Amino acid sequence: MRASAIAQPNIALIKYWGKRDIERNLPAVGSISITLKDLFTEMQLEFDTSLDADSLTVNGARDEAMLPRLSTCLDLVVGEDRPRASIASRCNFPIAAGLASSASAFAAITIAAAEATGQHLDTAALANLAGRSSGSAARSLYGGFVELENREQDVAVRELRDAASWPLQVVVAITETGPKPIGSTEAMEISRKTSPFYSNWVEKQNEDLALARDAIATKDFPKLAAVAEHNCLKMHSMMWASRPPTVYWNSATMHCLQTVRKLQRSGLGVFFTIDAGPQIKAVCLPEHTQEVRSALTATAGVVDVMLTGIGEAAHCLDAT
Ligand code: 2P0
Repeated sequence: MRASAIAQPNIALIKYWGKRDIERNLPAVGSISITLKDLFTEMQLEFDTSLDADSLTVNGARDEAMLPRLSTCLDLVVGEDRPRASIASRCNFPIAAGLASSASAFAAITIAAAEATGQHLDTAALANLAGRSSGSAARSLYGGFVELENREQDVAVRELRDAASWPLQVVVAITETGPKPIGSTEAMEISRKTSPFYSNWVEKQNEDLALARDAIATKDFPKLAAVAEHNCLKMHSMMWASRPPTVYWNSATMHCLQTVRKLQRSGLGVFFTIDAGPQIKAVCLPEHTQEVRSALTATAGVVDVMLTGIGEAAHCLDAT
């Protein structure tokens, strides 16, 4: 009863923010993302009837913070009367810092738990299970450009375009490696309950999804850039206007945004997106990647820069 699985984080170009059903963790809006290639979380999982409690190590060190959510995820996949598990996670990027570490973690653990217990579930079922633990994790079950669509009782996730057919690059400018001040789950609820912009956000999401879907189908970079930046800034405006306000940005986030604007003015194919953290993700045309990377590396307050392409779906590595 052991298995390991690997998943890559994904970044949303059209964002998920807000829930329509908290109990089942169903999102209020659809979303479109790209699955990354070179950032990963690998989960090794072993169920053992001799254990008294679940345990977790992250990159070799014991970790209590994430354990309760992972245990709940195992209960969902295997059932609450399951044997206890030891979980070893390996991750090559900062955790809980707005780089979608929960998406890759829950995608990987869901696959590992199903495989370790001999449940050979299809991707749609795995995506729905992973999404119960973390809404964005459902998207990491697929590679390339991915759309998550709301259905009546669940979500439907599909690949819109594979990575090879439009090999955009992503430069991630890290401006802070510590954990974010407030988790997305809590911040989403504050937005839903208090932001005067929340209902408009939900109402207009289908328009942004349609534009992005079309831009991806036709490989129209300027069109994708315009709608992705608009959707990102709209999400953050909604958070800024909530009570209490949620502000994930720092001064370096703003400096990076100005760098991207300057690159755009000089004719480079690049746009930014920002998630629940202070990092900037600059999506760029392959031929402009090095210039974007150099400019962001030289931007005030940037502590590290990672470069990644668009990657494949999460998958099982081995199971016995
Ligand atoms: C996204 N984010 O679409 C958006 C953009 C952050 C900003 O999905 O409550 O960690 O666990 O379902 O999946 C982060 O949300 O939230 C997220 P839960 P999750 O990527």
